[in-house]
Amino acid sequence: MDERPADTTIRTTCPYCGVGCGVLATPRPDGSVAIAGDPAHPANFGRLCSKGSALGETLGLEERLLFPTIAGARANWDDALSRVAERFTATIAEHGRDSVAFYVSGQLLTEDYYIANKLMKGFIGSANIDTNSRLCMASSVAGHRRAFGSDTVPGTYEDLEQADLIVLVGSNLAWCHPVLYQRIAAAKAARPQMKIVLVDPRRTASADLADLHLPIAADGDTALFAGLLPFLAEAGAIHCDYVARHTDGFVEALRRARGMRLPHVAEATGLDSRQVQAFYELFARTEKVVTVYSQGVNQSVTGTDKVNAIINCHLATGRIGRPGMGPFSVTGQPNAMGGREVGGMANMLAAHMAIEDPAHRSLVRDFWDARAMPDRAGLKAVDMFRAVADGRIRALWIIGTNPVVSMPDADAVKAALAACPFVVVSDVVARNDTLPFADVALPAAAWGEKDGTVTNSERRISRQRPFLPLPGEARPDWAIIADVARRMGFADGFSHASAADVFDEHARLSAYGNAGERDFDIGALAGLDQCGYDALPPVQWPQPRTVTSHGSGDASVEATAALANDGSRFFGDGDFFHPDRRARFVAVDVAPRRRLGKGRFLLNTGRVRDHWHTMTRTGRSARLSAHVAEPFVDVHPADAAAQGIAEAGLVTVRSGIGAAIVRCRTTDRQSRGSVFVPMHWSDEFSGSGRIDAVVAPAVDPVSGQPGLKATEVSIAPFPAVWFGFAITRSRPDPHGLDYFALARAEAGWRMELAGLAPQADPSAFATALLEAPDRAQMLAFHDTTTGAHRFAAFDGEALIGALWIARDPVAVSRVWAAGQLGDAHNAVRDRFRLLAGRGGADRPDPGAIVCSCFSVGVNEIATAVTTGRAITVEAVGAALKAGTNCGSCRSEIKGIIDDARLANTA
Ligand SMILES: Nc1nc2c(c(=O)[nH]1)N[C@H]1C(S)=C(S)[C@@H](COP(=O)(O)OP(=O)(O)OC[C@H]3O[C@@H](n4cnc5c(=O)[nH]c(N)nc54)[C@H](O)[C@@H]3O)O[C@H]1N2
Ligand SMILES: Nc1nc2c(c(=O)[nH]1)N[C@H]1C(S)=C(S)[C@@H](COP(=O)(O)OP(=O)(O)OC[C@H]3O[C@@H](n4cnc5c(=O)[nH]c(N)nc54)[C@H](O)[C@@H]3O)O[C@H]1N2
Ligand code: SF4
Ligand SMILES: [Mo]
Repeated sequence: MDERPADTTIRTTCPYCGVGCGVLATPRPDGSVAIAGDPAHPANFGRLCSKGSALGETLGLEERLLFPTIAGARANWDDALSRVAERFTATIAEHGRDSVAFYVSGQLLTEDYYIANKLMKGFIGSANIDTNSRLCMASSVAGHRRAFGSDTVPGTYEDLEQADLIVLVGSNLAWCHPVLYQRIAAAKAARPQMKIVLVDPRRTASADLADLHLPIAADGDTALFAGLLPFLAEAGAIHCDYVARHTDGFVEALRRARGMRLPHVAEATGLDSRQVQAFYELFARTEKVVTVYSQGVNQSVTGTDKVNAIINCHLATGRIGRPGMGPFSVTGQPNAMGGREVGGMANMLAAHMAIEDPAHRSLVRDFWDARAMPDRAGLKAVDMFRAVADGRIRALWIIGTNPVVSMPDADAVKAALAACPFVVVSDVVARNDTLPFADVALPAAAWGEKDGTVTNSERRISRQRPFLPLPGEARPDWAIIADVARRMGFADGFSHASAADVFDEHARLSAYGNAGERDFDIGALAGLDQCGYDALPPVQWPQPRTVTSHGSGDASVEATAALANDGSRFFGDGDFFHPDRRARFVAVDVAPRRRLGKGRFLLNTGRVRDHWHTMTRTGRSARLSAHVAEPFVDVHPADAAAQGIAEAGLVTVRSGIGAAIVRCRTTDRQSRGSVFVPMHWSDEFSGSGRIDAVVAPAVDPVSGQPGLKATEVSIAPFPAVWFGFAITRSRPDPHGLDYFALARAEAGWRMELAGLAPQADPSAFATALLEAPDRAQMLAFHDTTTGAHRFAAFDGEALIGALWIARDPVAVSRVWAAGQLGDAHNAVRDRFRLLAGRGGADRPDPGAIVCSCFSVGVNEIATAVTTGRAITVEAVGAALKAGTNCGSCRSEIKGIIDDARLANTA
């Protein structure tokens, strides 16, 4: 790949995960866009993962929301904005400031987020603005604030390369932060003495790099890290000087944890005590330790305590803020950090200030010249939707998030939206599960069009720059919100002319009245003009305005000079942000392990490698959809057998609040007693795979973050009497099916289906599903003894679609079949092969796609291994190209090699 940017190449930032990789985007004359990693960006140095590499495939306009709507009908901007402003104003007049709310997103740019927060907290005068970050980062924020006095991530990505021990807690880095994972893999290859411990109930893809995997019982993390503290004390690993000079509360934290001896820890975590001891010894004797954590820690009803139990161990050993050491909460969304910086959550103010602090309130009031300001926290996400449900909130604006899919107790959220007198949704797509509830829908600018900044997990602010024109009538989120603010009578606070203007105000506020009392200070970036803003290189905060003299007039020079400060860490010197500048140990209580009755399971949820959240974007890419094309439940084989569930059968997963139907995958990567379902599937792509309809809305008492990874459920076979698989050129209508899962294929769609009652007339069903016109030629095969029916419809040489039905899950080669859609079919032999559901000997079934860059399937890799053609990841790459581009699949390839070699020796 030529790494020299072309003239038309724009440097921007990936809109997916919090790694925040730099992207080079080059629009081509044919309207497509070439995507490459930016070799100069310090997050990725040119790397991209599978999702980043496929960004070019998600830019099409077919499914975009391109104009405003009111009550579902096309409207002009003027009417739509006036409607929003009038209804919010009227609701406030009649029911008070707290009767309105915004529910926003860590996928907004900092500038969008800043304006939304300013409108709600400074002008409407309520703190009822919360964000999907409540489901994501809230426990880390709360844990940081308890320990450090501020929401500060102390370290940098380089620490991951410099560490001698990395502990991954509840973090599937291989799939969710793939470029960080690759950086760690490269560092470990260069320094094999580097150790990695994975703490996760599942043996995830990240386990392939781990020296030790601790398959911890759900929520055992507090016990694990509480038990580590006395172990460290006895091992002589406490940094007494650091603890004495810079912290408070050590004695109490240690006293509370004293009872956590190895047998107790083993009991509370479900781990073997020798494994626990091995981990403790490794931790005690290794100075350079980074503990990386994400949703296995945060999304828990004890999430904040988990965070503090981890931080306690780093404070006690003084391993924080020095190269290769520290607790490291990796952020999920591209701008989770930016949202925290602007104070976009209901319990924060702005610029890392606290809403409960009168001095902070008066500072912000003064700076904003605010009309009205709340003096207490607003409603956090779960409570916010409860308030919508019971009528306390009567006007709600949802921006950049899809709560009908992603909130726990999602059907209750649906009902709340249906009952809410006024709902506004700003989105980039024309269809998602939340949009049907919008009284007003507003088309937002999407990635590639919008202009602003995001902050990644290591506090690095990067520009997202536009490289495409705004399509249709779409507008940037900040501009839409500012327009509504002006129409609500707040013109003076919202006169910004550009995103650069908004950023400038944000930077100035961070420095306002801040002589080092607050961690977040980017004063050096204030005063950038449009050119300076456009040229802003990726830069890590803090960037206080001390680097060059004040008012030199050339802020861009200052910004560049400020880069010298890059790579700085917090807290190595022991200076924290509590008023006494000392850190706090937090004494945590360990809850006993949850015991479930027979036939009961804990439902764990999370992510797959190639899908992003509710699939509104990655679901548009055939390549990304080929990795996992259907919602599934991973079950330990023994648990599946005990529940009478067959491999590849359908399963009903049911809790006290709802049920989902998903495909069973049995795997010993799953611990017994626990099942895993991905969070991604929505009503748009499946009949009943929306798992948050099953997930209970219990929250952490400190952070308000829901425990999305441990809902008690039952699992049972879904009693389908027929199963089917279809490929279609146009999007099929799944109406009336008992089960379906839809996925994009290269030249159309692929669909799994099933029914509870026999198909009375399979031929009529096939004609309707495949939308075969009268002139179509329908090839059919029926076997009444086995209940098998197969159909293929052709329009001339072109395949319109095909359907396979059977009493058991149909054995069709999915990837091969989906690949047939674009091909010409004139040979009779080809047509019959299609009915048979697999290619001839010359067209073997590639199996499910593992390498999405080169579309290499699991069967191809396994064959290369078993025939001895390739027995290392490198050799598989040389033979098949798999894993040689983005590298996101390398851990899976290693897993396939290990499995195949095991099978060979068995
Ligand atoms: N491919 C992909 N990447 C993404 C995203 C995506 O949608 N798709 N989303 C991004 C976002 S917003 C986020 S927040 C991050 C999330 O990134 P991660 O946190 O890595 O992802 P998850 O899969 O939600 O959960 C991580 C792991 O926590 C484990 N876990 C569950 N319960 C426990 C427990 O009690 N203790 C421990 N120790 N572990 C437990 C689960 O088994 C799971 O493997 O990913 C980001 N990156
Ligand atoms: N059970 C379970 N539930 C979970 C999780 C879990 O692990 N398990 N994880 C939770 C976590 S960590 C997260 S972060 C959430 C994510 O959940 P959501 O935020 O609901 O998921 P997305 O699919 O990212 O939704 C983003 C929406 O914004 C739209 N959009 C994209 N770009 C823009 C833009 O620039 N402007 C506007 N206005 N709209 C835009 C997209 O089309 C999409 O409809 O899910 C949470 N829910
Ligand atoms: S790791 Fe992948 S998804 Fe995350 S920012 Fe980088 S390219 Fe994007
Ligand atoms: Mo997230």
